[in-house]
Amino acid sequence: MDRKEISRILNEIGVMLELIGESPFKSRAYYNGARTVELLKEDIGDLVAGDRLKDIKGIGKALDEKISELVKTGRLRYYDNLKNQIPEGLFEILKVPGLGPKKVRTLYEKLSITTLGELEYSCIENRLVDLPGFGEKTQQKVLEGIQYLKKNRGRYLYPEAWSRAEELIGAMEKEEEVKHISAAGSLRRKSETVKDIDILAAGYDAEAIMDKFEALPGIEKTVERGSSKLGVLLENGIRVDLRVVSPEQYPFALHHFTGSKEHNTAMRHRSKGMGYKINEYGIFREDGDEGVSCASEEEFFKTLGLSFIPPEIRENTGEIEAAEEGNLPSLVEAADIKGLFHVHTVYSDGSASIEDMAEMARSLGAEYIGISDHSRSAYYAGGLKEDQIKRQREEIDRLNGKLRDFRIFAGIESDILPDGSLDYPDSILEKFDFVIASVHSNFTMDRDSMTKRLVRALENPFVTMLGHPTGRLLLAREGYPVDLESVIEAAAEKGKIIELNANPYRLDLEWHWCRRAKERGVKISINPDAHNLEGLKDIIYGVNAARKGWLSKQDVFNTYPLDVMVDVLSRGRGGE
Ligand code: DGT
Ligand code: CA
Ligand code: ZN
Repeated sequence: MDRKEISRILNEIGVMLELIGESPFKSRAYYNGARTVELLKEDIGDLVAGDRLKDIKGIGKALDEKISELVKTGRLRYYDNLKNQIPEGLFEILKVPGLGPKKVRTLYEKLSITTLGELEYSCIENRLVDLPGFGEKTQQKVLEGIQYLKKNRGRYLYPEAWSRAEELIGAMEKEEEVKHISAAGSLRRKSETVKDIDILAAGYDAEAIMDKFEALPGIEKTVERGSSKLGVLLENGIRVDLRVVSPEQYPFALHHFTGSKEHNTAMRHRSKGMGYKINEYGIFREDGDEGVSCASEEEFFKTLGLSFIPPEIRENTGEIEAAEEGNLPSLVEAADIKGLFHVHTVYSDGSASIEDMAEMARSLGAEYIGISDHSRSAYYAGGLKEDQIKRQREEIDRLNGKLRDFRIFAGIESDILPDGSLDYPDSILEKFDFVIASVHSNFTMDRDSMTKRLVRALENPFVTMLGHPTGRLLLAREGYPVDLESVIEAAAEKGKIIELNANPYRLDLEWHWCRRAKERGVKISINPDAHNLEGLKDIIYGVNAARKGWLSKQDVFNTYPLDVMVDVLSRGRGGE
């Protein structure tokens, strides 16, 4: 059992202790323990084997015993017992934005609420307003939170679905019956979240292909099987729909099952105007049912007088018109990214050193990295005090002295305080190579105040870019209310960059708005917001989102090669 999993279990114990009304000190010990374990530098198995866990600050006797049991047996009786005492539904209620364990306990104790449905009903019946710690406003927020959860129920983050789809497709590609195979649906369009995995295969023996698919590892059960369609469930609950067509039908079926539905509808309409009928089987002349053969999706578009439309932008937001006029943008690619900004290290809440992050970035093909740990107000994330900023700078200078053809930029992710000012005085801010300004606290402001807060931050001459502009967390919480039109306008006026946070939970700025920023001439920086080495690879999800937002290489800030970036950052703050 690894660090992460143990940390998750300790955290959950903390939550459960709060739920059953144990003393707050007890749960805090578990939360702290979880954090300590997560940040451990040494292998936890070694620590347990050498009986050295208890020497670590923050791990007392009780925690030592529990962690040891987990490491040695892979289970924890204490955890299982707690879990058995608590109604299942309370864990779902905990996912409602704004409801922590303490409030959930109140709901359970005072109103006997144990399911999301009961909670929704109680809100509608106005029963939350008089509860201690609640009120009219909280009740309204809870209701909105439930609606948000319901809307997103049964959806998955892109990476979770994509990693499974890649494995399945990779395994099927080896089968000789399979002539072509590809992801389709929202997964191929690189949507931020997906309902299911759509896969399209081509071959002449559909039964054999479906038999082999059913036998792949990780497939829990078949829920539907027809002559050319198979529906299965994976062990993690995701549904996979496999469709099998003949190689001749493949280009048409690939287009059809990639969608989106809205794009397909517009394409059908357009074809009709040209005297064609299109569906998953082919392109047919309206008079006479004669088919037109196409060897590829490119040919399919060509036959209809269009240049190839990349799957990411098939959302019926003007792509067909642009393809007709030959005006499609050439979309940014992963290889265009030359450096990575927004990187955390052990100085704040990251788990790797500056040097290790730099080496990893370099191995991923970057020419530079922009280190930006948290600022002092973010005390919960180990925000940097002045002396730490100084020490970090010295370390970066030392590393830059020995690195060849690679550069570490020294930055900060400064909190934007409620009034829109930043976390340090100008005398400190001016020393950084770049400054990312982000909101991390006081989310519950009205739209107007929040907009003013962000605009004021963008007016600060030392700010290079705005970090995760809405604070949304996919499948977990909606962003704070803010007028993005005004924020983009302010960025355009002041020559500031806006971040597209590439963390697959965020993808913030959202892609529709990226497109808007591009129209206004605002550059987007695709940033990993990495807290560990693996996190640097999240950049690809940002590239996916940027492509959905029609961004080209020249719209993306961190496509500048190193020499240009040095120049741009030294000429003031990021603007041109
Ligand atoms: P999702 O699954 O909600 O993340 O989004 P999609 O786009 O993958 O939707 P899905 O799985 O229901 O269908 C996959 C594709 O199949 C869809 O993008 C277009 C095509 N398709 C499915 N149903 C229809 C339909 O009723 N009309 C049209 N024109 N196309 C459809
Ligand atoms: Ca789908
Ligand atoms: Zn942040």
